[in-house]
Amino acid sequence: MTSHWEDFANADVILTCGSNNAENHPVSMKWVNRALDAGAKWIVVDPRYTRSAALSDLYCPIRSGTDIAFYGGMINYILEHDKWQHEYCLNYTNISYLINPDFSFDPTTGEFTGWDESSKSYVTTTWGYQTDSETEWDTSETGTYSWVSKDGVPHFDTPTLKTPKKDPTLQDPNCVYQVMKEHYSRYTIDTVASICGMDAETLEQVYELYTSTGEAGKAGTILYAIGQTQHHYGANNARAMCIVQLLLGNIGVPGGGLNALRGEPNVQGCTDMCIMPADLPGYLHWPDADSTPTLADWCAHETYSDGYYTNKPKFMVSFLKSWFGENATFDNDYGYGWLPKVHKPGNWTSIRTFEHMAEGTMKGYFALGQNPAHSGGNTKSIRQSLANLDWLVNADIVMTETGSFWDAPDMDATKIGTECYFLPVASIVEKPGTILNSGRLMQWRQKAIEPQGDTKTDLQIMNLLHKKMVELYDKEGGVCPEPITKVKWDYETDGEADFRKVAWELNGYNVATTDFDKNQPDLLSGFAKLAADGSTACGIWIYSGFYNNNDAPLDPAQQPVARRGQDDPGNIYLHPKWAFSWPANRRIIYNRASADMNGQPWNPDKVAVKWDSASNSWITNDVPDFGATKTDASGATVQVEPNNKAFIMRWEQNACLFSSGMKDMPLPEFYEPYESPTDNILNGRNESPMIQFAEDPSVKRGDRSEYPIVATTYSVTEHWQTGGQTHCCPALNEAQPKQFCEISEELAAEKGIKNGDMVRIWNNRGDIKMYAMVTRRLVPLQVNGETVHEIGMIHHWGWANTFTGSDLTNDLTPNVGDPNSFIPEYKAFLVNIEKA
Ligand SMILES: Nc1nc2c(c(=O)[nH]1)N[C@H]1C(S)=C(S)[C@@H](COP(=O)(O)OP(=O)(O)OC[C@H]3O[C@@H](n4cnc5c(=O)[nH]c(N)nc54)[C@H](O)[C@@H]3O)O[C@H]1N2
Ligand SMILES: Nc1nc2c(c(=O)[nH]1)N[C@H]1C(S)=C(S)[C@@H](COP(=O)(O)OP(=O)(O)OC[C@H]3O[C@@H](n4cnc5c(=O)[nH]c(N)nc54)[C@H](O)[C@@H]3O)O[C@H]1N2
Ligand SMILES: [Mo]
Repeated sequence: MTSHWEDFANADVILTCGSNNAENHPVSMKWVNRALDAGAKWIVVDPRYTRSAALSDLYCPIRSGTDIAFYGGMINYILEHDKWQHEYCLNYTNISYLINPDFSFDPTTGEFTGWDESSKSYVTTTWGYQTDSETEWDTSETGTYSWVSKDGVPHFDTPTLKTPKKDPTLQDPNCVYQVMKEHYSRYTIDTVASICGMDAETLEQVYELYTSTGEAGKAGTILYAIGQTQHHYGANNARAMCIVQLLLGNIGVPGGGLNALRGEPNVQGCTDMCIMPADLPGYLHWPDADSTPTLADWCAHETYSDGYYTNKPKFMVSFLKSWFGENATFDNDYGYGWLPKVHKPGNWTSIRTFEHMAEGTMKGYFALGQNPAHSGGNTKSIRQSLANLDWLVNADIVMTETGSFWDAPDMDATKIGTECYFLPVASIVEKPGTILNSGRLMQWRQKAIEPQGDTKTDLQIMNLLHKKMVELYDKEGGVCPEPITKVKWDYETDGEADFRKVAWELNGYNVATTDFDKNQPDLLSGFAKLAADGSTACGIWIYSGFYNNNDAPLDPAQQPVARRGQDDPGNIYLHPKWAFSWPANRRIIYNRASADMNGQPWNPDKVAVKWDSASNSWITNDVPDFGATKTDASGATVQVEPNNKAFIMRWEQNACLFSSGMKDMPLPEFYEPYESPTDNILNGRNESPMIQFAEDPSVKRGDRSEYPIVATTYSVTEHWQTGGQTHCCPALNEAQPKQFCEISEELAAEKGIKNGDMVRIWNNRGDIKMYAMVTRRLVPLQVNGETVHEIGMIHHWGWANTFTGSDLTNDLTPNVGDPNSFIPEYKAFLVNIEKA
């Protein structure tokens, strides 16, 4: 989220698209309702008339997988009807920047310039800006970047700032405005309505209402989740929403933002802490075998030429000091060589993991708090892959489909050689620690009861494993032991793993004045204190400041991560003393953009930050996300007058409507889902050229002639994902007892299916049974001149659920993914259905 949950209450228009927030995020409704009470309007766009749709002002059905067409149409509508926020876009975005004149898009092939068929990827050189001037870093003693020349800082080639050429009149055919205008001119209301299966009039109403927030002083927020992300172009669904929100001037303002309603507790924390194979903690890039084999390469390659990411070497060296402790020195590149180097990160994603097992290159698997034999795409092939392992460890609070894959109805345990271990784990109420919600809010939770029976906490398990591995390496030696044996690992108090010491490590500390064993940390106040010379250590720079009270390092209740009060400066639900939101306890990211070029808030009633010309200083209800102050030559802190640097995490310090940062497209372009009921009428490609993993034989693509029905999957309030935590609750099983599939009355009539019948649903990957729920919540859609039926399946049930076992929905979903996020396409694929 760029804002936070409570901020929804500040919105004038709320668009829920690709989430069912009333169902899956019930607490969101507290803030949505406050907005509605204050007169806001709520739009829901979903293939089904959901529990959210039922409460909204305007509902529009959409065929699964067509969101980029929907947003492309909205971008076209904004530009055609001049709904964009001019002052915001001209100053805070790259709308006036000039793109390389060689850049183009060819609608006949569906390709942008730079497509390389042999590597099936883009060479993105034509996706850059034209350069106006170049500036070298000043690393002299009095220069801005004097820290680079200090002792202990790794030597690296500093970047050159290439200031882009701009045309503020927006007439140049290569400026972002003109490029965008041309690109989206194909996305007319009729074309979009035809692709998405929408009624053109309703679609236009949605566009009209939502784009009313382009007026300065009005705020619109988009609530989305996995209805948008779980597509092989899911990351560009998010980009499309960013473009809409930037054009309308909605990013950084109270009541605005692009708000991913995140799922698992603690999925925000997991993402921050490098669940993605291309990331280190805090979104630093993992060392890459080709581009960044040494620390000098990493610093040269990753450090931005301007903006806040000029500081990246400080975050990286502090991370290495945290990871390798006293073993990390200037002379050994702070242990950088011991970090594994990734080669093609996609190779190490969840989908590829199971292909490695099938290919016999991966022999062992540790499933800690996840159940991929239920939750992964194409679970039938996952079961078969697991059977190819030498060993499997499952650490969970209950027995799952992963732990008992050999027991699935279609598996023969006598023919499986995998040795399986089960480690019983303490549940959330049996251990303390932090948890992060979607609004980046970190909160400390206490242990309610002691771990029951033989269970251990995840930290205890990791601690014991680490000790055992080091012991074995010391005793037996081995190939390349340093990445394990050189790690700093001192998180015990009185022989027991201690969460508070992990918190010190994450927050960061001064190395020379800290002693973990003596319980004497010298905690850093925040990431502004990090240095690149080895004097500071910090496990994850973005969290720095959440646990920084040196007077009570052993008491989480006296740390910023604790709830310290309910103050609400500005009366806009900021609540800065209610726990800690990264970065730096900032609630609304990019909040500089909430005010005009003179620092005056677009909406005078909702002030996040404001330049006060009487006192020549900033009023900061929220922690400013820009250079509000600086240190002058005498060392004093002085105020910085308003400027256009509203997006300091970009080197341009402006937001990107056009971006060279994505693997598959610089402007979101519509492609059909991998398995689609129709042809792409917007360009000459059906699926995106950069779809991932489609080549694997297990994918077994289905064709619309055999499988004409679109299927999607989703969750209900009464259960949680693969059900480990909810299927053991009798009351929840009573409320939602069985796996079911929603089908429209029209499709039911066509197939002779009655409400409550058992139906068979199948495609090339799987063949499953469940109950039919015949409903008016789904309607047949008119897509490109033909009737298309869509069905919806819940995915919470599997054979391991003791009380309410059922077939697995994911036996049908395709294991193809997005080239940026590698997420599987769970939300749109093809099936056939009949009465069982
Ligand atoms: N009670 C409960 N709460 C949960 C969960 C749970 O299992 N149970 N899961 C948690 C987790 S891990 C997550 S990630 C979140 C997920 O939160 P949500 O994204 O809200 O969850 P879903 O129900 O999977 O999907 C949302 C909606 O997307 C719609 N949809 C399907 N395909 C498309 C499409 O192509 N475009 C659009 N616009 N919409 C589409 C579906 O019909 C569905 O209504 O919820 C979290 N909250
Ligand atoms: N078809 C389809 N498939 C989907 C989705 C979909 O919408 N459609 N949604 C996807 C999404 S968004 C997600 S997030 C994934 C979820 O996929 P998983 O993460 O595999 O699903 P969960 O059921 O949340 O599994 C978590 C496991 O952790 C265990 N657990 C709970 N607390 C603890 C703990 O403290 N420690 C340990 N070690 N274990 C614990 C639970 O018992 C459970 O078995 O599923 C994905 N799969
Ligand atoms: Mo999720």
